Amino acid sequence: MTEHLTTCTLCEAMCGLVVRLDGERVTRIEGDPDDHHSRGHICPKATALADLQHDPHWLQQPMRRDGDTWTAIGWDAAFELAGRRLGGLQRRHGRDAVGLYFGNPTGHDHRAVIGLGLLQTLLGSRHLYSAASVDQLPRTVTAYLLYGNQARLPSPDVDRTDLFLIFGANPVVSQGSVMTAPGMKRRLKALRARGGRLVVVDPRRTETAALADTHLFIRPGTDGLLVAALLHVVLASDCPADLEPLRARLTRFTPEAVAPATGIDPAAIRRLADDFAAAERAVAYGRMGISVNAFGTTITWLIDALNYATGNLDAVGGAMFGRPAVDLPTFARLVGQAGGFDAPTGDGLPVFNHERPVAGLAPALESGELRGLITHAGNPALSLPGARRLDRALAGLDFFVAIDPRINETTRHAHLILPPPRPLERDWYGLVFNALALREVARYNRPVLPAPHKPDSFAILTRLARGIVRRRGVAGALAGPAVGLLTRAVTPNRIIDVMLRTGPHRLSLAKLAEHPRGLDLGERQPGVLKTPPAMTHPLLLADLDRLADTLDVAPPPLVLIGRRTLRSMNSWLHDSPRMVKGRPRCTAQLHPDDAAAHGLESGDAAIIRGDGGEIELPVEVTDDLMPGVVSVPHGWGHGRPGTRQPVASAQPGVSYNDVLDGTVWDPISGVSALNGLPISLAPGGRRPSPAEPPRR
Ligand SMILES: Nc1nc2c(c(=O)[nH]1)N[C@H]1C(S)=C(S)[C@@H](COP(=O)(O)OP(=O)(O)OC[C@H]3O[C@@H](n4cnc5c(=O)[nH]c(N)nc54)[C@H](O)[C@@H]3O)O[C@H]1N2
Ligand SMILES: Nc1nc2c(c(=O)[nH]1)N[C@H]1C(S)=C(S)[C@@H](COP(=O)(O)OP(=O)(O)OC[C@H]3O[C@@H](n4cnc5c(=O)[nH]c(N)nc54)[C@H](O)[C@@H]3O)O[C@H]1N2
Ligand code: SF4
Ligand SMILES: [Mo]
Repeated sequence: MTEHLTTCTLCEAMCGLVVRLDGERVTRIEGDPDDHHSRGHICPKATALADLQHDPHWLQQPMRRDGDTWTAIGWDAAFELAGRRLGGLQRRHGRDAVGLYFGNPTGHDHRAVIGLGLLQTLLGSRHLYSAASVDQLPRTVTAYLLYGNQARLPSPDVDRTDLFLIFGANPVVSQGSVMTAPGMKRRLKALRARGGRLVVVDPRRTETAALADTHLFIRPGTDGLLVAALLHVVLASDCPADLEPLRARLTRFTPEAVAPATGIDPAAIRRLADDFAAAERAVAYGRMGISVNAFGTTITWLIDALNYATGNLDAVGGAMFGRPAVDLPTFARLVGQAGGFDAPTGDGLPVFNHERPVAGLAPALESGELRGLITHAGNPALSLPGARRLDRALAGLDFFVAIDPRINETTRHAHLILPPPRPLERDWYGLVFNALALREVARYNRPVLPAPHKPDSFAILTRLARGIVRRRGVAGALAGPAVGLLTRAVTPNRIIDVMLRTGPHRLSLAKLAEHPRGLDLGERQPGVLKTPPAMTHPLLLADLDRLADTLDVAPPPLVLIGRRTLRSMNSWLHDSPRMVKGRPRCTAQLHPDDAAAHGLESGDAAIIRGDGGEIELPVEVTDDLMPGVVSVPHGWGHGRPGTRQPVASAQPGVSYNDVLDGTVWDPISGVSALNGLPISLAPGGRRPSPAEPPRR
């Protein structure tokens, strides 16, 4: 029996774990009470790491598909095949004929982050996509516009604030996002115990809202109006000179004017604005509920502006910036990822940081512009809006390589799957999430169960890149060996080591390896911004006209919003028995008035129809939802044929993203709108029709 300290890599919180092994068998996973960062906290997902370690369906070798038949092949043969087919496509049809999509788990694997940068450069294709454009893209675009670097991300100083104002986030369940702070429930209780206040704005009375002093129900998609009204009140009494252009543009957004659209009483808006301005330390924060929205960037900016206007940006107890051991903004600048807009796509979608929004992916596949695809740690067939259309389009690819452990809804369309090592088989540096920790930390762990016979993510990505380059033509064939030398000399850990040594805390990887609990580098400090933020960026100011146009629009009678549950991780933990036990969680929650109006009761089946198609699922009637709003979790829909996830397929649920058509987006960032889109509701009970989305 041995005991190993490590870090959970499943979400942003980075909880410290004690993993017990009997030989190579994981017998127990617990929170580490002596971990200075997480202090013993874990969530139910941590134990899934044991299931993943012993899951017979986590592929151990590359798999090649011929029709419906999968065959295991060797790594050399796999890279040879991928290079020949994808390199051939680029040789014949140009670099842009092969695209790349990477998904959420990428950010939890430093070797993959660095390997992808290289693959992206060598691939040289404009068809680069990621889950950012269904997630935090408005946050990074706003950081670029205001602070000059997309990696300069503010997080709420939860532990030192007096008033925490949350828009559209549920950190008690999600464990926090763009704020790495395990044990949010404890932190929120501590905030209230020290006399502070928690205010949550959400169309659902969430697990986080249940802990709040004040919960305001808001009509989905209207937070821009609410924050504009809060700023209207705040700036009317005290306006910093550089916010004058903003104040002048906010005259239309009075609390009274936004009340009908938001559904929030004007007196409550004025009270909240006054409280926020009066608090010694206050911080406003928003996540998915305000991000994946047609106004995602403008709302994110207004939230930052509210913090700034009240002296709470880059200040203790407000929205603070980190000084991480590997300085992420510097790293981003060095690798050409500090942000910036390229010319928009033919569809008018913005292209930020060389990346196209996923709203353009289905059209690019359908038009034949994209003939080859590489996915890394992504499940677009469930996770992206317009999922049915994407699912069909993926089936038409000439050659598709998925770097993924499983045969799932997306990778069943691949011609070749290259599996990464399992989480406990890798070393890990928290490149992204160390930088977002509310207290400065640096964590590095060696593998709990080394797997020297398996290529790591960096090796997979760079060998794939090399194979493609070599097969692309004469120049590529000549460059191939040089790329090989480069990737052997410049390894991810060497890069991180140099960044650590030259970073603000002068550390090294060897030093961190001696401290499996990581190092506590102290509290975040104010005054990180060296130049004043561009708080009244013209692109953002101009968007207030579009926002004002929504003041008098009648809201749709019924809209759909998303929900996260404790034992899910987007679409990919449902094959772990521990994660799916208990009653089904893929349900439609709705208000009693809406249930009655549609003749529905708890337990009935309902059909939800939107522009992308329809789904049928059980109803839960609850007054946790505001009237006119239906809440459904995403990441389900495991009933598609041809996958190898027996546990998930036994309790498949249905896919939220089958309801959406993926054609509504924020014009500034290109992020897709996922919440607040109109739906209709009907009693189910019959077999749902195939409900093919309209062809465009
Ligand atoms: N309607 C709706 N849609 C949403 C959201 C929502 O709130 N509502 N949320 C969005 C958000 S925030 C996100 S981040 C996206 C996520 O969307 P994606 O990132 O596209 O998909 P995931 O569901 O996270 O699936 C992860 C995939 O990575 C594989 N995988 C797991 N671990 C590893 C690994 O270590 N290496 C590799 N190579 N592969 C691995 C899994 O098998 C799976 O195929 O979904 C988005 N979609
Ligand atoms: N257990 C679990 N944890 C996770 C994940 C998971 O799938 N499961 N996913 C991880 C990922 S990839 C991410 S990005 C984070 C996301 O982290 P969070 O953003 O904290 O999580 P969500 O549950 O998506 O919270 C969004 C909230 O917005 C509300 N909402 C919807 N529309 C609106 C609106 O228009 N206005 C307002 N004000 N609120 C609205 C929803 O009711 C919901 O409560 O969670 C991460 N953690
Ligand atoms: S909150 Fe849960 S999933 Fe996230 S790091 Fe901690 S144990 Fe892992
Ligand atoms: Mo996400």
